[in-house]
Amino acid sequence: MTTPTTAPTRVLLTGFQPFGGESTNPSWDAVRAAAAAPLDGVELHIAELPCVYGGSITALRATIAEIHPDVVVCVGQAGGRPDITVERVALNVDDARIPDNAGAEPIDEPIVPGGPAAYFATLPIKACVAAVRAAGLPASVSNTAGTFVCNHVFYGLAHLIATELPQLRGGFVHVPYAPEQVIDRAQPSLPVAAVAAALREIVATAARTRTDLRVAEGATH
Ligand code: PCA
Repeated sequence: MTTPTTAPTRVLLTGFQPFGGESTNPSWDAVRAAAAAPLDGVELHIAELPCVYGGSITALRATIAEIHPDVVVCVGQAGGRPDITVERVALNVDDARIPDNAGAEPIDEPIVPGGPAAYFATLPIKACVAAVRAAGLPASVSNTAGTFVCNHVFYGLAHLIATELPQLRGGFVHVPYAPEQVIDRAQPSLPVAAVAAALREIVATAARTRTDLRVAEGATH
């Protein structure tokens, strides 16, 4: 007799190229480290996205078309944040504080003209935060992914899910600087290995959980 098996959940985990004059991006370093060992019940795929408006969504869409994931978790660096933040909402606006890696600096431009003002993540964001905390690492829900390329990709992903791929679930996670990025600045940081462990918790939780926890995570930011 054979033991019944369930197919693993196919998860695409993405990180970003370095940007803003940095030589590394802890999002991609942590994504690579997170994929270094197998994860129960998950078939994990990873990809690095360019830090450019437009091209980042094109690259993400091409990777999704190739891999056909069940779940997509995009990850980016949020320098200055002290903890792992699981994003709740993507806004339909590009407003660049610094140029992207192709020199583009859009101001108040819609990502999808005529699209909804915002989309919510379709991942169990509070269960993901709880799982990271249970692993002994700091995490919280964030109510803004900013208006740079991370929010842009998150909105592009959410729009793809809303308009073309309703079975797909997806969201976005911001991570702090790595310690080596802040040795001469008074900024919070987390080691890449800790961020990778947190991402593994988030991937495993997103893969197996569809109903989110009903716990308060409201904030004034
Ligand atoms: N962080 C940027 C874009 C790429 C990244 O890693 C952001 O927060 O928008």
